[in-house]
Amino acid sequence: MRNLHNLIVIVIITIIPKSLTIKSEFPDGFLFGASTASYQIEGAWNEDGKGENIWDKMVHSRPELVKDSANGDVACDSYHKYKEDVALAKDLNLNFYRFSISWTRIAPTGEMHKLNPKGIDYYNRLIDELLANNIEPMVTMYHWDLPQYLQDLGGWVNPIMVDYFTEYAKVLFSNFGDKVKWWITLNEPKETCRAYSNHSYAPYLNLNNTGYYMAGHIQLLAHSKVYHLYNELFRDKQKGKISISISGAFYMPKNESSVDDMEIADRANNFEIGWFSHPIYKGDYSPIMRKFVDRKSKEEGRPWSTLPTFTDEEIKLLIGTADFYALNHYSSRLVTSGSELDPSFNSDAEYSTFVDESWPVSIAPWLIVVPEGLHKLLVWIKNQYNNPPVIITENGYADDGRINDLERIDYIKSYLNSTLKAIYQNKCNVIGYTCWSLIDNFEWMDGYRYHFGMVHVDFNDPLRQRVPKASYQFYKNVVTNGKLDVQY
Ligand code: GBH
Repeated sequence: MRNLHNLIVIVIITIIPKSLTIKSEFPDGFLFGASTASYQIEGAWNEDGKGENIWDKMVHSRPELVKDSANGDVACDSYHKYKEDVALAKDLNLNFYRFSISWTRIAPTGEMHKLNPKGIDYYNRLIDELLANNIEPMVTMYHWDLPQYLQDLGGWVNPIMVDYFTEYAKVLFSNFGDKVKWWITLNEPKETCRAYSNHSYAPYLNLNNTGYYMAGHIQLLAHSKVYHLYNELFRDKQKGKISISISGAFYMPKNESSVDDMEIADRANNFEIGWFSHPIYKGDYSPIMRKFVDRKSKEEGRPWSTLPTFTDEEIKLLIGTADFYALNHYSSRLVTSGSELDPSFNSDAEYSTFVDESWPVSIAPWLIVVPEGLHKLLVWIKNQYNNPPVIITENGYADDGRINDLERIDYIKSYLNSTLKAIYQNKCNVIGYTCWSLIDNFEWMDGYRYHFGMVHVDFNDPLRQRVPKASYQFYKNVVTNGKLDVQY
């Protein structure tokens, strides 16, 4: 009887598929955080000496561009209520809080010879409050709110931005670097490029592919210069880590057994995640991107490629400029041949996207739930870039703002589960996870229609009351216990 019992146990264990034996504990020292960004939460758009940025300018001069003509003038009023935000982060037991600095609070025009002491003081108070509560600040230097003056000079398509950004970073390192050990130079540079190319965000320009790739090129150079500045003047003393938050969907072949589709998916990933990763991890743009954009530019009869070229010196300076891989990821797509939105970067890359009908769609049409996409993306990053330490610096779900946000719980649970699979099945070196977002906030062109917060914010209440949702309690349990309770 006993032998039979043992035999049955052994048989059961051996027939359990691999995916069911994943450990539900995160590795020791795994970091949990939550993220926000200055324009999306702070409000106080013209207080205490803050200057005008491209979002202030756009929402005030062209209110019709944003859903419901919403704006970030008040947003969550975190400029005044930051202590409440920190208290929420503390109660969640977060290891770190990722927030961004509003450049025009530090210097109203973006030029560093005219600093605004009250703005610097605000971030010192926020950082001190975090540290007093044992929460590490992770600071994004730039989350899309460029000083309007610098935009008037051309913004990210003017190479002079490399120097302006470096001077700004120097002020941040000098003022906060003794207390901040985690830095993100730029948030989602690809999205900033879209803001120049196809009327997607402020500054709401339509410079097509030339503006698109140019803005990326200059952001890469700016990032690398800031990294070297830190090495030269600050690293020895401050001992922090620097990266750049790279965003992207993961692209999978529409037909898994089609060699063509597999090649197309790899190309799509090289155009998306690879655009900013390849120069930093391998040097220069990926050969596949170079080839396709050059060829398309030629076909169009252009005298030069829309994808700019790095000098040998610039390539050298770019390699190795990330101390960890910072990944913002929300969704995935299937790809096959064809092209969309001609002329566009998609048409350069020659792929078209599809979704699987079985994938759940959130209230935001682009945010389709594909947890296995994160698993595969983490493996792709491991294989492409030699298994760097990865912190997921954004991941989250959009809904209508309900308190009982069960879909958000499902989403976070499944994406965390994919993270565990990548760690234990594939030995991916994932060291942290950040939920977007701590609190509901201004969702850019979508105004306040889509909610990403684990905490509800009442935008009709002058006090902007914060109420934790169900997902808050869920995430608190995960963070506190360092494990995910999922059924295997
Ligand atoms: C992040 O961007 C941002 O960093 C953060 O500020 C933002 O609040 C958060 O995500 C949630 O959106 O399929 O053509 O409609 C995510 C940026 C937004 C990029 C939606 C892709 C869809 C383009 N993503 N966008 S489309």
